[in-house]
Amino acid sequence: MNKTVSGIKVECVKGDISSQEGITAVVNAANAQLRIGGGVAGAIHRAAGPGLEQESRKLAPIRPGEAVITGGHNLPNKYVIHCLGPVYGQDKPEEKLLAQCYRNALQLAEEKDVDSVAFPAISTGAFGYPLEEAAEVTFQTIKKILPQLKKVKRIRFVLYSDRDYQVFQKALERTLS
Ligand code: AR6
Repeated sequence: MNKTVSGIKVECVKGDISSQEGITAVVNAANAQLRIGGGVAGAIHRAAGPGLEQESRKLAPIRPGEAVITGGHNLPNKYVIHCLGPVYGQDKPEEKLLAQCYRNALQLAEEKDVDSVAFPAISTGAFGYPLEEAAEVTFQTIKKILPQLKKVKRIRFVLYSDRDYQVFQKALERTLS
């Protein structure tokens, strides 16, 4: 299911962020040290190989809301954009920090001439951000940014479970109508 707004295709798919063929940059739900972790970060680092951590650790630490970009190493993607989402109930205001992740990631993509970006549901795993709230913030933010994008033509959200997919899909339809 997808929507096209301002000439940019926005879609939700169910899948694994570390196997997104045909996408130029994938986004990592990183930790501050940009090291291998669990969830998305574990999957991305495992698929990318040790070269990714060697490159990313030099850019650490990063703050909540911040994003940095590295090569994709053994991933099928040219770049990895590493975002540190807010820990829910701790890094405040969560909403603003989560929005900054999406904004900063897309800004880096634009700077590197990236045409397609795939995001996981940042902060909704180990960092505890409630899924519905995160989905709302995510698409409200995307909606505001879309008219400003010049290079990015495709934004994909990769959700890991059926429930995550349903919630994000509904928020996409509701927000980008
Ligand atoms: N592909 C797509 N989505 C996934 C995958 C995958 N392979 N694996 C998990 N998810 P999380 P966070 C979903 O915890 O909340 C790490 O340990 C998952 O179900 O990866 O930002 C880091 O090192 C959830 O919906 O990211 C950090 O310390 C979403 O992706 C910390 O966790 C995000 O879950 C970051 O926590």
